[in-house]
Amino acid sequence: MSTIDYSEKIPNNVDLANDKTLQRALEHWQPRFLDWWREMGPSDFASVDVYLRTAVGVDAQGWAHYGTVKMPDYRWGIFLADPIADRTIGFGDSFGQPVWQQVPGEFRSQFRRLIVTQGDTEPASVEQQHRLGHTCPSLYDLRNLFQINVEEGRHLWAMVYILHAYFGRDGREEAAELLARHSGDVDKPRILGTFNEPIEDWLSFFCFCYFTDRDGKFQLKSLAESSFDPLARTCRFMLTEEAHHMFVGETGLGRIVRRTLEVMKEIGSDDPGAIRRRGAVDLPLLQRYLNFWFSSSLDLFGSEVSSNAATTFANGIKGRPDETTQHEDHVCADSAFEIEVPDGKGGVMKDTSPMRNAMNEVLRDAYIRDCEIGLKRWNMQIKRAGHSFELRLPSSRFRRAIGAWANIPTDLEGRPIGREEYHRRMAGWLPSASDRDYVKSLMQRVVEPGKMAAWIAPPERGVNNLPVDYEYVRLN
Ligand code: BYC
Ligand code: FE
Ligand code: FE
Repeated sequence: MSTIDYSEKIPNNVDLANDKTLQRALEHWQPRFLDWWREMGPSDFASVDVYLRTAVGVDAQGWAHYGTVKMPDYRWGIFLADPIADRTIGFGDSFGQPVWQQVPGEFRSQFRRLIVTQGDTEPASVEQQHRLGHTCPSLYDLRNLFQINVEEGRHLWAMVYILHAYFGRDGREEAAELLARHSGDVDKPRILGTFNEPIEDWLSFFCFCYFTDRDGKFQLKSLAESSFDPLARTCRFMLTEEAHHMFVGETGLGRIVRRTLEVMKEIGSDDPGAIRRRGAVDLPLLQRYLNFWFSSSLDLFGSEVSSNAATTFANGIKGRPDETTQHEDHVCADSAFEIEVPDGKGGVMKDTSPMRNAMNEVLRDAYIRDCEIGLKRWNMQIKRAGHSFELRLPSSRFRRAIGAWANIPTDLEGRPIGREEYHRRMAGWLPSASDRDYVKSLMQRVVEPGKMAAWIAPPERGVNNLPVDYEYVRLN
């Protein structure tokens, strides 16, 4: 089961050749996907050779196979992790029963909604990053961008396969719609807020990989617990690819911090103006970008208290990350979860919710803890360099657009404040127009092998044991 048949038009490990109807439907969608890629993907780089990782199998040996490819020739396909024998339902009302190989009719629309929402984010991110290649800080980074783009394209394939194979005509229509909505489009935007935010510079890109791909990790881990086994297996394989995206985010931001510290040492100052004159990213500027992308990504978990979340948990549709190893009570029928909500008088109060309804918040809490790890590492770098500045995650109440804190003005610590004060102080909390202009001015492309833009330090090592100065992208 773990080998992927690359002689097929659509590489797959799901025995597609033996289901002619499904094969035909997917072969009909394939040219539309390629048209979308040519139009909305990294289109100006269609003819360049890129050193990319392609899966040739889903096991430890097979999933990381490297070679030089032109992106439109990347072999997007359908790869599911191997089945787990006798797998049983891990949570909810049907705990302990055998998992499902088909979607139970009564849960069809709930499944469809989650799969479409997940699928929508994948091409959205490619669209958001459409033009970034032109301003790459190095060939190494350019290659990483393209690796992420082709893999997000494959994640779209993963969801489209599920829609086509298990949702009949509705599924085919949804698969077409996944190529019809576009990031930031006024008439047909992508479903979730963050995926309509422009990513026009590499600082935003690294923040997106750090914060937003990490939401992907948590959502995919939750869907990997699903009782609908084909969905669980698809998500399990997607997670192996996802790890690289977060790596790019964490190391990208870490390299920016390192470069800034070098500049601070050279000039003997932490004055943002002086740092900017040397073409680096001052730490308060970085903090404002972190504030923006973190708060936006927090909304991707949905409302603190959600009847959707309760239903999908009860029905065994969407679990919690690492359900088996991280939790003892897998049914959560009568436990409660404490949440903090606005008290309606300008303050904060504690409230309790049935545990099942609070699953979005349980997930968001775990996500926030995971986000802290990188900040600890960067703060260690800063401290070791002898500075007292600390990067921090804002409160999860800050600048929310979804849930109990939506449109409640708070400061970075999550203290409710007046609307007027909120707008006045926002300039210090989020990237200002002049911050963005400055960052934009840094985005000059660097394409000499091994060379880096002045605002970012080189990576510690290259890709797949190759040197940092390897020509990861051959531009002509
Ligand atoms: N923006 O009951 P609620 C990734 C909607 S990232 C706009 O609280 P629920 C990736 C919500 O849809 C991972 N709308 O929500 C990363 C609902 O609308 P309807 C993506 C939002 O259902 C980087 C209404 O508000 N994975 O893979 O409990 C690069 C009420 O909400 C937002 C998934 O999303 C928002 N931020 O939870 C590439 C997993 N948030 O239906 C890829 C699948 C909520 O009433 N999705 N709404 O019109 C889900 O699990 C759930 O749909 C959500 C929402 C967690 C998103
Ligand atoms: Fe993805
Ligand atoms: Fe990703």
